[in-house]
Amino acid sequence: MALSASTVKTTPFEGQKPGTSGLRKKVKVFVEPNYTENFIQCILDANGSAINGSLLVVGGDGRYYCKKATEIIVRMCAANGVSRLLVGQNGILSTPAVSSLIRHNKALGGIVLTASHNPGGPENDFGIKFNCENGGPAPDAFTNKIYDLSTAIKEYKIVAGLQIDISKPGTSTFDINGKPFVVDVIDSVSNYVNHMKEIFDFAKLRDYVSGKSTGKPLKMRIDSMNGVTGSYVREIFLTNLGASEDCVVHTTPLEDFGGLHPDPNLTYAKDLVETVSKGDYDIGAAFDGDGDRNMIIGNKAFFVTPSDSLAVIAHYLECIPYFQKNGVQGFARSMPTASAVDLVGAKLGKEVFEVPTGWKYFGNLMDAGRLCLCGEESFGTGSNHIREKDGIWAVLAWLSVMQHTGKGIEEILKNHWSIYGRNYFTRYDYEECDLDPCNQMMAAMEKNITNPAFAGKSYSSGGKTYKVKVADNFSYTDPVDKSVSTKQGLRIVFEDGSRIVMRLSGTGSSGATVRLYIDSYEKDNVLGKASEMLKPLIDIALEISELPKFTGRNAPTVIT
Ligand code: G16
Repeated sequence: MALSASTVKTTPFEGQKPGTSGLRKKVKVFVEPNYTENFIQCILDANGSAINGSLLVVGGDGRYYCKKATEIIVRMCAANGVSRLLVGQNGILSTPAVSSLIRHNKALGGIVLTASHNPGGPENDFGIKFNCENGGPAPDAFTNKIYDLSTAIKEYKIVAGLQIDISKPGTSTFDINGKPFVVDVIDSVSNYVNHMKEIFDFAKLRDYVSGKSTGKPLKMRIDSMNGVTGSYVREIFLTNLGASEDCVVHTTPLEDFGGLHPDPNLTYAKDLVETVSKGDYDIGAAFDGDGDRNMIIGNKAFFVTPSDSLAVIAHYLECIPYFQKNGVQGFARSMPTASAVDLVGAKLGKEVFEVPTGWKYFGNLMDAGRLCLCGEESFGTGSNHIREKDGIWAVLAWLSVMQHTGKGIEEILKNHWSIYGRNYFTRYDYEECDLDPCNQMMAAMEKNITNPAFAGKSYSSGGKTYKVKVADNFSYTDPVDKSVSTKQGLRIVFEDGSRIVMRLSGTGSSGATVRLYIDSYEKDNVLGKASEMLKPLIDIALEISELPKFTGRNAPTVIT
């Protein structure tokens, strides 16, 4: 069908600045006339001439506005010289699946439609991000370019008459101003499932899950929270690993996640935690809306902190065929993540990197062959098989560790702590605070802790005393391209290695979310109750930051 592109006049919108992982706003902002179109045009333009004749992947977590945005993107790609698009059926692709597809197809990149763990529906959140040819979220230099373009945009290009049915797999070819433009609507699941089969020993896992190798089926409870992972979970855990239907819940991706807040933590995955706490399950797992985050709990809802999850997987990495084949390079974590993996790295003689919050900071190290496993306290775990964190991969890694050791999750953790000691860790979130007082709080705290007189000070609470070793606003120089990222979070490091970290979230869609992270290491006292062990340091953090005074909040909205 022959069609032609047209140019539409527009004017800039304020605030089209991508955050930790893309642009996230309320749906009502994205549906304003030209808002989505402007941002997409800036993404395409930020690629420069490489966009001509390119292949892009498009898909999202199925939340409200995904389908409409996908149609807009198809029409705009057609008008901007893209020659082929791989589009997930019904616009659905998990974030890890997009990353995998970009890499497998050597695409120029992908446009991912998700606000991740933020709630969905007409009154809630939407998001758009660009992933580059390595499959990872665009780095700061690229997102800054998108933002700069968004402040000066005057027009966008679109083939308004292009109609495409994304509900069925198939290939459509269009003639746009005399050039072919191909849209492949693809099955959302198969490429990703095949990728997982290359990484893990599915035959062994099937025998383990079904009970063939142990004499009793593994009792799993996997909660997709009505996010995008539902179809992937069914294909992997039910069809391929032979788990029974009652092992999976909330596996239908819904535009509003059925009212759930698809953030896999102890607060929002309450249903899973309550069910598993009754003692009938060996493992419980949940994912976020777009499938890159995971939470792992053991029998009786024994909670595995994401920092510990990373360290345990690092310790046993070589039980996974992918790492037997490709070797184990370095490990990495984001700065606020507890440093449990550092101890594993030191024991195994591996490089360990500490990067700012944001999965995009792991990409260069992976591309340079220096990093194979990384994670974040924000329930992200993943490896260099793609350039995004990967929730389902993390569960398959845990099943591999369980199968390999023949132990349950609690026993695996206790054994780990007996070898390495334990990093007690918690994160307090204060969501939807007013932005101005939060900025004032961060400025006041930065001034206080970077004053040379601060180092050496002692703070006491609950019978414990902590002496400040160093304090700063974290700054990171990428070891590969030497790019510098400043102001990545306030941190106070005490002489015993314990840390207080405070930063403002870069993924919210309105107001400010304050994140307070507490990391306290114990070599021998490893079986304490985390909330009690961390209480003194939490009180000290609240005292130093004066958080209640600035925010008016006496309690966090989420504790993990
Ligand atoms: C994104 C990033 C993560 C980051 C998380 C939280 O995850 O990819 O690297 O840790 O946000 O960021 P913040 O603390 O700034 O809210 P996701 O799952 O939201 O894409």
